[in-house]
Amino acid sequence: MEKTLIILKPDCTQRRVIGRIIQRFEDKGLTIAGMKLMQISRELAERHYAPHKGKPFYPPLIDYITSGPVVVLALSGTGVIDMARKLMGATFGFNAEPGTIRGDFGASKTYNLVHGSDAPETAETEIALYFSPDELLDYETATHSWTFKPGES
Ligand code: 3AN
Repeated sequence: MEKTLIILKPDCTQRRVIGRIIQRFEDKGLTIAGMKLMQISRELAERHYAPHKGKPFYPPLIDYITSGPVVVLALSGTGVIDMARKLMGATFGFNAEPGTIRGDFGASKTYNLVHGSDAPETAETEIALYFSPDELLDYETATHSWTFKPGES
């Protein structure tokens, strides 16, 4: 089953909106395969954001993501990577569409509330950074077959 890594960044925790944002992913029908509250170390942040090293926003991005507790989630579902990114909205809150997480909760460039993997290869690498295999569960919720029609293309 396709999986994606979601991080509810330190502003989510500080603004006490973790529950409301997880609700959006649950409402869509995406399944929580793994979830934990943690503080990201600088070493882990640098590994995660290695592709952005050298960009002007890289040092403040590392400071931000390591600045307080975060909730990391592995979500599963058919098409979950694209669906989660659509739910998140455009990168910066001030131009994200209303109805999206960033559009409804965010107004900042730096404090953009959520991270979501952007492709299957990055999802696999990122999930392995945050979860060991025994922290990920494969299961189907009771509503699954009424959310995803079997055999639908
Ligand atoms: P997205 O999260 O929408 O995939 P990316 O991959 O372009 O965005 O950038 C990764 C992260 O880097 C963003 N989520 C955001 O936190 C941060 N970022 C990107 N561009 C900027 C910028 N110009 N100023 C501040 N932070 C930025």
